[in-house]
Amino acid sequence: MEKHLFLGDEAIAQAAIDAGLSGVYAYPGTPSTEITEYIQSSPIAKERGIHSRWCANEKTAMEAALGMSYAGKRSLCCMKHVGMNVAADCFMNAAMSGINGGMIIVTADDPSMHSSQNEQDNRVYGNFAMIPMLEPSSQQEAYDMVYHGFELSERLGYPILLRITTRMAHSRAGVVTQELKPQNPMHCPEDGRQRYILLPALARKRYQALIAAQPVFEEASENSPYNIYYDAPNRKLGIITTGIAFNYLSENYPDGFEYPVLKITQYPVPRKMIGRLVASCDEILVLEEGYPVVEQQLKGILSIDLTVHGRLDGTLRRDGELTPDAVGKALGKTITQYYATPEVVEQRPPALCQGCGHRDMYEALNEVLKEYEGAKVFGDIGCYTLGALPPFRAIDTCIDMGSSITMAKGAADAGVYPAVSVIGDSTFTHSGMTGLLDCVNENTNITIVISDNETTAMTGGQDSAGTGRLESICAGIGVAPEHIRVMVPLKKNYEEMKQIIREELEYKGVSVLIPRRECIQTLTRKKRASKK
Ligand SMILES: Cc1ncc(C[n+]2csc(CCOP(=O)(O)OP(=O)(O)O)c2C)c(N)n1
Repeated sequence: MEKHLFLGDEAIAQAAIDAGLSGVYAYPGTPSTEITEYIQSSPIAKERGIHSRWCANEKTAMEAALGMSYAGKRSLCCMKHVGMNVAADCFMNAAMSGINGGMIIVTADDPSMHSSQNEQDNRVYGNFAMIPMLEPSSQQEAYDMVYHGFELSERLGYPILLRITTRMAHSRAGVVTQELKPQNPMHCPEDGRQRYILLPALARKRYQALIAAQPVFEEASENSPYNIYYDAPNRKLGIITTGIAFNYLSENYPDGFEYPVLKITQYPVPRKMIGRLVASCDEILVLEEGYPVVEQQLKGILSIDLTVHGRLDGTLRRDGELTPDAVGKALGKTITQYYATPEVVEQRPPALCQGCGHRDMYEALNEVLKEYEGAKVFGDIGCYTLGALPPFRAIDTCIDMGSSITMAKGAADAGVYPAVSVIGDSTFTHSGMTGLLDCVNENTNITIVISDNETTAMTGGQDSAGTGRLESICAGIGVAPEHIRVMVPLKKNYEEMKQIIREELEYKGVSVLIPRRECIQTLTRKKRASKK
């Protein structure tokens, strides 16, 4: 046993290694990225041959993790919350097949949208798939849940969804680690074909098995060491906390709780424990980070004889992160601004780095598009999304990864001209490639800019799956080679760039422009490292 100061993400990573992990499969996304990065840089992981290369997207990651589990080994799959939308097809069906080697899926949700387009609460996905979920209230619990979670997954026969939120992922606490376990030997399931071939006749049986497993999951929650009832004398109120909310409540009661508290960090919700709290308290306050998932379950449709306070009645804000202050206010405490962030620097909007190739791409594109009335630029997700802000104001949309190409296609189908898509190299291989095939199949009149900085810059510079292969991928999908145009986005090349952009806007079909220059951040880092 050793004590470390770990980020929540690092606690998860170390716990997985210690628990005998054989592979982590992930696509970067804040606030989940550090889990995989930790495993990538762990000497023990290297020594043990633990797979840790980045995947092309969250769906390929989850499928590979399921494949490793099929082969009997323990696998971890990590993503940010919106990644779950990409992986959802595999996720829902992994709940049907079940697992062989223990499998933990980490979703790092981002309430308050610090770096995301929405604040979806993926506990809804866990309930949707009807599988057990864990939601740690502290970094130590995150470690323990993952360390023992693979066993739980193997005992129950299903993947476990571990849900964390930004503050859990990115804040540090002391964590006591356990001994290193051996990896599972490879062993494929004997009843594999009955479970993993989801043809209707077999899938119906699997669904019945999943339904039959629900009381078992509930029993596991009732007996979970993580779900704890804390009694207290004042029964006017009973408090239910989920995940990190327990931490915030504890900060408001440094000397012990005033009201009975039920800490829920394993799901499905422990009904009997909730029944006990409801029976002994006049009113209930539900504190949870994200959607009012438990609150809604408690209220049901009829809300019979039960007063429940939380996000639905305005006791807490319906949106945004939970904070210790928000919890204090909900309890009627006077807040002394103790948790206010000091105003050290003036707030300023994010901007593309000086020297970034995306800047030069937008300069040239904007210049040319001035010549076309009615041009629309469909943006995507990455550093280049900052092209939405001044001075560029260059994009009209940004919805989800990969959508720039397909939205531009739909708009082109509707008559928009020029319909331009701007997408990054990593986003292109994540989910832009399939949309490009749709365009090729219909010879859509579209101009696609793959702004290639040869990395996944937005999330810190992870390897990008298509580096060195973008032209051949586009040609392989069917784009005419003469309409795949590579350029170097630099001021000195503006005239040439503008000329190429003009030519391809005029071409009535699919063109791909690839402005390519390495990300200034990764380049600087490499130069610094080579000097050492
Ligand atoms: C489904 C999904 N997964 C992950 C992310 C996190 N994320 C945002 S942009 C991005 C990749 C950006 O890389 P790239 O397209 O190469 O553009 P760059 O930032 O390098 O300019 C990632 C991984 C996300 N927003 N959505």
